[in-house]
Amino acid sequence: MRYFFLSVVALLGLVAAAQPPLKIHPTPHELTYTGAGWHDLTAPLEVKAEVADKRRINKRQTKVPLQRGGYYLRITGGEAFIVGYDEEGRLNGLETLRQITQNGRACDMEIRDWPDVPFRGVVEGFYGTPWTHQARLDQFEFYHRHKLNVYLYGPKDDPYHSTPLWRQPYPAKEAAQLRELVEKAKACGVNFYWAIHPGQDFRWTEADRDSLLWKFEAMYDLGVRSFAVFFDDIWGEGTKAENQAGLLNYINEHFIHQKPDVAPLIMCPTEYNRAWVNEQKGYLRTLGETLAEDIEIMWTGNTVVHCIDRESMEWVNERIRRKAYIWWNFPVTDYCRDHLMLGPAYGNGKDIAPMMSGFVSNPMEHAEASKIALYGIAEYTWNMEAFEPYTEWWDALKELMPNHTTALSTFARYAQDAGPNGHRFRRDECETEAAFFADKTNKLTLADTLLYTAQYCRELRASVEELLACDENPQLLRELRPWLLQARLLADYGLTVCALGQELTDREECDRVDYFLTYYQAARALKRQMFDLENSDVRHPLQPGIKVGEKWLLPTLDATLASVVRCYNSDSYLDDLDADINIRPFTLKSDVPQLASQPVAAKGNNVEVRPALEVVKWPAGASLTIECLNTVTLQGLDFNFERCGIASKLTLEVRHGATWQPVSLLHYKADDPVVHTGGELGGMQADALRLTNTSGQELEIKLNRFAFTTR
Ligand code: 14T
Repeated sequence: MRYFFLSVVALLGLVAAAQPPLKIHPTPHELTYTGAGWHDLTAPLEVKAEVADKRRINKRQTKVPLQRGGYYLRITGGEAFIVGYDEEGRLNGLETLRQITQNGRACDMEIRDWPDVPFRGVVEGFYGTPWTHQARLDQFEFYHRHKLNVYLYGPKDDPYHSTPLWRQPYPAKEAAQLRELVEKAKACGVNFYWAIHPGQDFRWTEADRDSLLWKFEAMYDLGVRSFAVFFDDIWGEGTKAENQAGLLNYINEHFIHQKPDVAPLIMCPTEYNRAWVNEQKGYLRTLGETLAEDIEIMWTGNTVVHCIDRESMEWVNERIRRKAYIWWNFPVTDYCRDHLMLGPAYGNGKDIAPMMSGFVSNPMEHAEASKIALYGIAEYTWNMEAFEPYTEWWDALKELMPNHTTALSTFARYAQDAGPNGHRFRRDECETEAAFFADKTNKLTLADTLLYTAQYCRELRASVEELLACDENPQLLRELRPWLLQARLLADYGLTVCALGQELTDREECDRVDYFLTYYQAARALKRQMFDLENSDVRHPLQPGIKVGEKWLLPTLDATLASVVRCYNSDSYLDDLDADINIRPFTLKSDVPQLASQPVAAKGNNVEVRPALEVVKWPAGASLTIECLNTVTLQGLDFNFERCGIASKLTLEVRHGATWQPVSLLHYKADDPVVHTGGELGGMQADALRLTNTSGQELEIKLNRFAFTTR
């Protein structure tokens, strides 16, 4: 009897395996199975796909949802019947049918489906290297498969989109490519919006107004049928609401409405997020009142980079007197270019679909890797209630790398967060592991921590090796490569830290010394390699580096190493080892007691000693020395100790090799405490810099600033 049950269960399992559950992305709103089950398609389905006649929806068409992009799909036997509410709906229905039948099977069913948000897609609106032509063509196919219907072209670093060349036509090659993009987008059911960003040098004159219209006409001739004007990230003249509204209304009337086939105009306001709104100025309310009602207004949320919720939608909609068109600054990384954002698209409210007119995501400059987030965004905007960020995330990874999904997911879990950043937008990293480690009730001993950590690092290491060696999705691997190499070093560092710790926990005192030092040196060497890799591939001076696991794994490993080393050091007959082995390009040393542990931060070419709040007593003859890990070429140096005339009491010297060379110090003005150097500093090579109190007396200073730049 028991045997019988087991075989039935096994049989059912087999059937289930042979017939994977149907997954349609994005998830349809209403799906009913009407037949007996799945069957192989011996011949292609006979497909009839039509668009509803909106004046008189006929009897066969009554089940079509009356919404933009909506469709009705029915499969019965060898036939499929699709009615789209409009052409877009018909295309959406055909895509659903393609997904259902892609494995050569079919099943009788009925689907009623429509998008929650009418306009969904992408705004290529980031700073940095714009996507390549090829990448864009490929994106449109992806959008088609995910029922995304909008692509806004607005790369900040295209000079013909923004200052200085927005008034000029595209050169022949770029023009031809744009024409091709427009065509491809159309074939994929994607509205190609071409955006202009004229605000930085726009003059409110007829001449500039006509330049803008002329450029739109030129773009129309290239096939563009959807237009946008961006007034973001500008200052001065261009930011006035009345003028912006006047210009846009004019364009709306004399261009958009004049053409029979042009989509409603979209604008991005200057105050595009709540943190930047000056209520007194009334910028948004002026737009809301003055701007023609068919012009869409974009909005990024409570801050530049922020998730969207009901309250924030209510706030903006009331002011702009229409439904905001959401510009979500995720997964864009132009403010944290040393990171990747490969995590799920979680965080937005699931009850706000009726409050927005559109939702577009600003992606990373890594086009292929951005698809991970876009996959989730496609689901979110189509069917908010069904949206499960982690499920969608997994499915996205599977679509990108069907044969290496697990490896990719392991790596991606360490490459999701933005790191500390000006926008204060953070994401999870390995949320379950991090929570487990943080939960003190688990009472993890050092041995437990080492065991778990080693396991995570082995897993990460193995995944990285698998990805580096695989030949699936080469484009994705090209984009990820610097971070994969960094993750490999990170995993090795972790394994070394664990080995180091095990030396201490596993062994008897007498034989632990040899290997401990070996592993300690290896850990240092790995840190050094991580540092070198970061500095070998600097894509932006303000956000140099290649960071993975920076939020949880790396700090955890550093803390483990520190506690292991402290434990080792506590055996007094052994050497005292540094518990902090991070490599710092610049280190501060000082015999001024209050300055001795002041941190120095290097950001790009800028090196700055962290300001100190209290008054510093600087003994006669004492110095502040900054040592450089590698020789640098100096560019400029200045400091502000809040003391006028202090230049003559201090001596600055620069060391290269063995010799110290003095550099002159000057004030700009007698009543200005800022001190700068003489012109001889620019171009000097330096291994160290030293500032000494040569006044013969103790000085009292305030360290407001001490900074220098390198070339
Ligand atoms: F138009 C906007 F909605 C917008 O977000 N503009 C930019 C965008 O191009 C960029 O990709 C994004 C993320 O960095 O943020 C906006 O750019 C900024 C934001 C700032 F807070 C540029 C400078 C800032 F100080």
